[in-house]
Amino acid sequence: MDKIENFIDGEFLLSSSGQFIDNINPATGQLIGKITNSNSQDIQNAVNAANRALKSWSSLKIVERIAWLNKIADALESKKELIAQTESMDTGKPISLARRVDANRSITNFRFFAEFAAKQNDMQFDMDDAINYVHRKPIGVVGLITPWNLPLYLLTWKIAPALVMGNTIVAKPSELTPLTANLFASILQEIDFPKGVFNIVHGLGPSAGQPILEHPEIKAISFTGGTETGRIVAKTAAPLFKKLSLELGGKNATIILDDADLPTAAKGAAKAGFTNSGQVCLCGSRILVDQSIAAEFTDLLLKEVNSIKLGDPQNEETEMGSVISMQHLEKVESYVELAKQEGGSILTGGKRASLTSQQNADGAFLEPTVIGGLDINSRTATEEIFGPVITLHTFENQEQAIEMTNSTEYGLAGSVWTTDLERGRNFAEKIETGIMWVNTWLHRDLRTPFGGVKNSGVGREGGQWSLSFFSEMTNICVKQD
Ligand code: TXE
Repeated sequence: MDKIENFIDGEFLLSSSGQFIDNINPATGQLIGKITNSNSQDIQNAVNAANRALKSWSSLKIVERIAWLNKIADALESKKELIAQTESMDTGKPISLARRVDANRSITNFRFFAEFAAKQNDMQFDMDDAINYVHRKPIGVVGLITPWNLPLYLLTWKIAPALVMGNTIVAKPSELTPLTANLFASILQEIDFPKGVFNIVHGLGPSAGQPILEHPEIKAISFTGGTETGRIVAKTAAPLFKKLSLELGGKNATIILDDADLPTAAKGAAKAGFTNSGQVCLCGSRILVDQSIAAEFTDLLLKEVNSIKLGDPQNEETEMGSVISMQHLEKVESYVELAKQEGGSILTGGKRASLTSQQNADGAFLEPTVIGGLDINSRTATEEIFGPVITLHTFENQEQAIEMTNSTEYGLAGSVWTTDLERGRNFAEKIETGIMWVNTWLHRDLRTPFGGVKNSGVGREGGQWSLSFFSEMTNICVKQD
């Protein structure tokens, strides 16, 4: 049985707690490892290592740190298939998705920030009698806390800009999905990455995450996860004046206007709803459709949803795997029950999937589910389910569609489907979210700002926003003779 150890000062070691958490493959229900559950002493050890490494790492020239990012990307590239297989086993996501999205993007995150950082110039503001030079300095030791839905993808999205700006890191991956972070640490060891610059502490939120938030020498926290946990992060870190980036939950809408190309929109809506079993914070879990085209669109949508190949994540053909855990499956199922109580009707799905493959008999699989007939303000339509369940609603006109889209505490993302691109763009401007897509979904340019409004988060990641978050800007004003 594999033991997942912390990675501190370039070495793998168990927590002094002596406690372990079971690591389960959610597609099989099998125990695949034991994770060390860290405590505040482990976090202290990791902070000490990160502090010791800070001087030499932050003194490197930026081109030297960029070279390290490229070296890490090369090393990840050489282990791409292993990363995908490991991520699929840990999360229950299809191997094809793990290759296309998780493994690819983890590599791209390093390549992108290497290239992007190389193009940055220091800002300068000239006065009649002085010149202001703006510098970005490292913050110091930073804390990265990440969730289970896109484990290595989201962790590397934070690691790459934090490293390139000269910081050292204490990271805590989700206790549900520690394997690729562990693999990443072993890759760093193989390439002789400087010790102590990157450290991992594994474990539960309250025992291993909370001490990161509370530690006075960790100067910034970048967190991706649930909105409720985000509140705890903000409440703990704010009085210590830490820099905070919070990427939280969503209840995103997919809006189908009356002039949409319906087959394309139905494909897009199904993809937005069920990618990664609906466990992407950007997933479109509410579909709003103009009532004049609702019947035709619903038929097309249900055909798309019913054609999704649900099955063994190891099978190359599989398009949708399990959800993250049996406990999460039960939570998602409770929303299907709630929907029925709230007057909704199950248009397709709603049941546990019975797979023919023997090894998946105890897996956490739910059929992709579409629910109609619910009020837009019902609990099912307003609370984040984070599973393969979407609700379908109709609207009478565009104004009502905007009102319905905005009638949620969240504001992360959304997509609108129309053949009139200008109409789509105008519509998108009226939506209270961080990102809107017109006739597409999850189409990402890593230079753009990424993040939520309302209860979906604070701050932006991506391109210059990530570089700014992971640095302190200072101004030096030099008086000219
Ligand atoms: O997230 P958590 P979970 C949403 C989604 C999901 C819900 C809960 O709705 O159902 O969040 O998922 C660490 N101090 N999203 O339980 O609990 C925790 O160990 C410090 C949306 O995974 O927020 C993990 O590493 N850290 C999201 C990380 O926080 C703490 C993706 C996230 O865990 C902590 C995933 C504490 N007190 C879930 N408590 C998105 N927007 O992408 C927990 N953690």
